Amino acid sequence: MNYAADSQTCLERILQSVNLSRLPKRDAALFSTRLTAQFDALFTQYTQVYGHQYDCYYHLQQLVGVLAEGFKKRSNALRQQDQAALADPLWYRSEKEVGMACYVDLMGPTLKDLQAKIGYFKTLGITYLHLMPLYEAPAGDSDGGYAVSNYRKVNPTLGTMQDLETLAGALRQAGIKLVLDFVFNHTSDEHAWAQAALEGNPRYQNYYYLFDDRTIPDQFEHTLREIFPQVRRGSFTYNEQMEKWVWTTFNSFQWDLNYSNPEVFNAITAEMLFLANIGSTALRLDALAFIWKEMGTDCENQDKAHTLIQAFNSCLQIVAPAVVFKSEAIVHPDEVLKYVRKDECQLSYNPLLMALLWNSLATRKTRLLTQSMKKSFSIPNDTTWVNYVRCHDDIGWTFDDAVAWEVGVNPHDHRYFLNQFFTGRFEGSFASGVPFAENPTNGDCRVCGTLASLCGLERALASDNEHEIDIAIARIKLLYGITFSIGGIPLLYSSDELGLLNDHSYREDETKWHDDRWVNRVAVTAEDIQAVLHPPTTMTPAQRCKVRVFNTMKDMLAIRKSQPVFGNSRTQILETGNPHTFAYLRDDGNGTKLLVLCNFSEQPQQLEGHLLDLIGHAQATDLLSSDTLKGHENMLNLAGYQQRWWLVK
Ligand code: OTU
Repeated sequence: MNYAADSQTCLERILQSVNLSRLPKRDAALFSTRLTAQFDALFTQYTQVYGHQYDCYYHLQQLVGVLAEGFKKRSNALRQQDQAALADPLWYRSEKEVGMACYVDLMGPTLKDLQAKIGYFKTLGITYLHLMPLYEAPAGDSDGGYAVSNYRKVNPTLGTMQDLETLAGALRQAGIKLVLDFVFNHTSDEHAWAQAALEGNPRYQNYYYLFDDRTIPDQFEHTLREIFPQVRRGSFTYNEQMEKWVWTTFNSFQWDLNYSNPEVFNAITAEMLFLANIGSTALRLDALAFIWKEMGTDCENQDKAHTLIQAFNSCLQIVAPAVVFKSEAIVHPDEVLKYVRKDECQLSYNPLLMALLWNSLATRKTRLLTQSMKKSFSIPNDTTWVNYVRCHDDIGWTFDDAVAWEVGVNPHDHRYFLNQFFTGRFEGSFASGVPFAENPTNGDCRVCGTLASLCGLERALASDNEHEIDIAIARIKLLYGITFSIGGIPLLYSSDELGLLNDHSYREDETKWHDDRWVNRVAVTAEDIQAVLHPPTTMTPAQRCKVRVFNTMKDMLAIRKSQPVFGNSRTQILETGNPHTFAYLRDDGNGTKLLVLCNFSEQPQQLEGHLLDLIGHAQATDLLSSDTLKGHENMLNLAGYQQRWWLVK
């Protein structure tokens, strides 16, 4: 089939009936230029998913109307941002970019208060601020805001849409990009669409996956993974009012949207464009792996999920080309990679690196990390990783079993060990994590806990052991230092920059106690911020740690931002010959090279001097310590948990 010719004919017909005259003349011209440029792609994607439905072209026409509406509402300031982004399309590969994710209530507590924290973000060097879901959501348990009742309304406890737009503007002034969540796999059961479905409206019932009895749910469940087995078994919830089973991959109050219905795609596109038009530079695609269901599969990472995300991306290119997508696929490493494409998700979390940094910290060994990164670190050079150590969720051990076997690790037993280690059940463990989502059927489990508690700071402070405190901070520095230097946008999880410990108060809260991820959702108080920006002369050991962690992060980030080699340059993962060390080379192709060496054990380690071949035996400076290398050493030394950033210019 000749798609290009078909698509242009189709577009001509659509434009005969979609009224662009409501757009000012210049806008109409720009809109149709972009639409024409993108339409072949959009047409192909849309018809691949919906082409077999008799009314596909009707819905495609409706979609063009949605795009025109979104375009009309895009402010001049944001249109300028679009132009700037088109002129600098790879901004996200710059060494200047540093991200932070935070909850408005835990850092604000309101949007207005958050605006007063911009100075703090700037001191750290933040340029990319992801605000956790801040939309209207059910009172009580709303899965931390991931059950959205209205995408166009800010949760009243945090402020108003006006506050958010004002904040977005203030952040833009300060050179900080706003990142918002696009929670598009599901809505809350209080969303207007769900409410209409509950009232029996068949049109809105078709927005979700509803079943009259267990026949089809049972068939699906043969192959589905349970995501939150601690709160509810299976993936469906019975609704008394409708007398139907609802597909609920996550909590019972989060209803999966039915993307086999093109009307849902169009409706969600309108919501997406609304979020883009608030002024967010990136949208985090929550739970994107789950959006397409296919009987007989695990209903994750299906081909059509990719096609749909590409179609959303085509829509953005037409209306808001400054906006990029960030993939949140916490799945098998091979599947993670499939989302990372310029025309799909330009940014992606790097869950494999995250999980394996923790793995190496527990084992003091780096073979699994090195082999996995050699296999999976490389992505197209017009995309980028978002590298993180902790986030608001649990840690799942999503490494590739085949790679584990290759390095002699039994993946099943090893995951068991990691859970034991990080929950502190393993003898000799330094970590104080909490188990999460233990599956009574197969014993699977994941781990929660803050960076500092998992790195041993909680235990070290409790025993008031100076040496252990130093070691815990060295671990924190090691893990974050890798995310600052390996290539990609580092994403700090707010409270990590202060080394805050687990907060167990959620156990007393009836809306939170069943979800242990709250242990690592910790408030950053005004006092915390004051204490690190203006440290008092006398401090408790705990206060001293906050200042040390904060200054360490701040200084390392300043170094990152001062050297372009940390940005848009190649990464080569190296074999060091020493099982406790991890190394990589960054190369900008213009003579600047960075050799990063990391020691994952508390014991000093030596590395063969031949690694210096890679930097041409030139004189090198360690950006972290100012030590120098002559370039002809036979051996390279690393102290316990030391990391070197050897730079050669
Ligand atoms: C995401 O996580 C969010 O990060 C969670 O906070 C939400 O609860 C969830 O979606 C539902 O909105 O299963 O354990 O790769 O790992 O999308 C967390 C898929 C999750 C999942 C991920 C999901």
